[in-house]
Amino acid sequence: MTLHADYDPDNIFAKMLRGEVPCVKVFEDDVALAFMDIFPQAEGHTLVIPKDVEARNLLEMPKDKLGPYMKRVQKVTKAVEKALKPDGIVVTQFNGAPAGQTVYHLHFHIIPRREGEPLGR
Ligand code: DGP
Repeated sequence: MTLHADYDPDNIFAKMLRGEVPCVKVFEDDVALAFMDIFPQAEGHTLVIPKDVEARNLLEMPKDKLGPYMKRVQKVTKAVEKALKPDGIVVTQFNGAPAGQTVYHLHFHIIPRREGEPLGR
């Protein structure tokens, strides 16, 4: 997989957006969907994905959609802080397989962290 390739409409997150694959939703509006990561790196590990856009990664996200999407990333991060009261929160995303990306629809990870807890990737 390279950084830029055709968007695959059958990626697992696109299927979630179409309601073809279940997920545990924690937030949804017309811009973004947030749900629990199936392989959590910590309790409360949440993913936020943009709707109505075929962006495999951050580099492919249209500028006009980026602002509204990042507002949702911040909103969900604040909700995670309020709900779980962690000591820190990792907000991150990966672009391309060598960077660790495995699902090719843009997503941000929101990972609560506790003092003394070992960091994952
Ligand atoms: P990344 O490596 O950044 O592409 O992360 C993809 C994340 O997606 C990874 O943490 C696991 C999660 N994931 C993969 N398949 C599913 C799924 O079917 N359901 C849910 N909820 N999460 C998934």
